[in-house]
Amino acid sequence: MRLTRYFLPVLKETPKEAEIISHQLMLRAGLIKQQAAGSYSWLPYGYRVLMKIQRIVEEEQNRSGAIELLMPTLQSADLWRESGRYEAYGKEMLRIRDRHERDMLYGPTNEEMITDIFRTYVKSYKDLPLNLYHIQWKFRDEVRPRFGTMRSREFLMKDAYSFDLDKERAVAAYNRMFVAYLRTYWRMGLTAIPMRAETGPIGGDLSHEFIVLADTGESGVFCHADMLDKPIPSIDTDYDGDLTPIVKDWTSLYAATEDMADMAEYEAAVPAEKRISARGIEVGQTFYFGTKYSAPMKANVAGSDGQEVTVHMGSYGIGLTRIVPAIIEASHDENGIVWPVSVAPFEAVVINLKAGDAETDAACDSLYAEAGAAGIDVLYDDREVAAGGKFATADLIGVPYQLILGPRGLKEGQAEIKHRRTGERETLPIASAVSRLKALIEPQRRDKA
Ligand code: 5CA
Repeated sequence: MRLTRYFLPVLKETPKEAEIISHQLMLRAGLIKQQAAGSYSWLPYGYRVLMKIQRIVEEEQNRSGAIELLMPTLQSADLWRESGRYEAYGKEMLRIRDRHERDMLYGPTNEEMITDIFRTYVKSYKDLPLNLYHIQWKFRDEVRPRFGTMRSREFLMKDAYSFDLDKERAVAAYNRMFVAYLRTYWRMGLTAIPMRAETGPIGGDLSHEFIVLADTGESGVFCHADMLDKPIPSIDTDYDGDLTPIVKDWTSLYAATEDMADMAEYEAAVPAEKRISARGIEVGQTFYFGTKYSAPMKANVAGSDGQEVTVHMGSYGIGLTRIVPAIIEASHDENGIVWPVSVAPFEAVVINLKAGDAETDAACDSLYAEAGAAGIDVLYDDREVAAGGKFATADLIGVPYQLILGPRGLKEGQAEIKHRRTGERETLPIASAVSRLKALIEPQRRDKA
């Protein structure tokens, strides 16, 4: 992408309304624009990150055996009356009436609708297990939308729903999602720790919140320090096998949210030097809630003995539009964002130090073309502006590698690569610059390991 043809509205000043660094940087680097309280447009640069995150979520959901579909944002109130949640949900639910005076709502979550789909088609134990998910906008009329897309009213969520014959199999489905979540966040460059959590309006008695530690986080958490550097289950995980040992290993160390934490238990379980009492951002939550929806909504199947069985369910959410600020909170410096390669909107930026000069243009144009042909997501700063401005923009928007070339380098046959994260610079022959970039980038894509 040539910057002269792109749409990247970068701001010089830090907007006053933004209290936390991720919100400030998302506005300054042209990722989002506020449209109303808790409602944001995703500008092209922000949308690229969001789509990279979405792709990782989809790959890991699919790998674990979940199947993608798409349900509408507007739902009929009647479905929610069946489960009893229409009245119970309260003011967070945006209620709408259509021209026929029918009660509708903008979905805050989809347990009812997916249970309705399930009961329409699935009649036999032979069709289980089943896990269906979608990635769709949700609306919750939050009392205090704040921190940009961290806590918004309209937000993009992945929500998966599992259906099983009994509790034991439902817990196996829960474990599959648990492992898929560990992999998903790791691939995005995040350290997300599963913590025992309250179930709130979703219900049930088994739940984990996946939490990224950050001072600006809204959740209080208590955990064992060793949770921070546990190795992630490999891509070869056999999702049809028994995942209990992996989940047991992860849940054997103490980790709980403020609401769930018992201080005496915490202090007994974690030696003083390993205690972490911190704040964190909830980037996902998993629930097992048995027959809470399937019983009132009559989601039954015929068991192997012909008897009707009410299915056991779980639901599993990931907040995609919250993950973007969570990554920025975890990965930035005084000059701007530092994207992990796996989610970076562009993996590299070619910086032409003298755009308008025919020879430099020709050399930079060909580096840009070569990088694109090598499969690198590359941005090209071909603007006719001073070098200082280009460096500042590249740092602010957080592209992991800068490939810098000007007339002097061209004369010497040398280009420069700057590593955004470390500030390290390497000078190398122009002819080998792209293969070096590729060698730096590929291992960090985290699409294989
Ligand atoms: N039905 C279940 C799981 S599918 C559910 O709705 N779970 S949830 O309420 O925990 O939401 C799932 C995830 O969505 C949260 O972990 C969080 O990452 C994200 N999320 C929830 N509310 C908001 C919000 N107001 N703004 C941004 N993200 C949110």
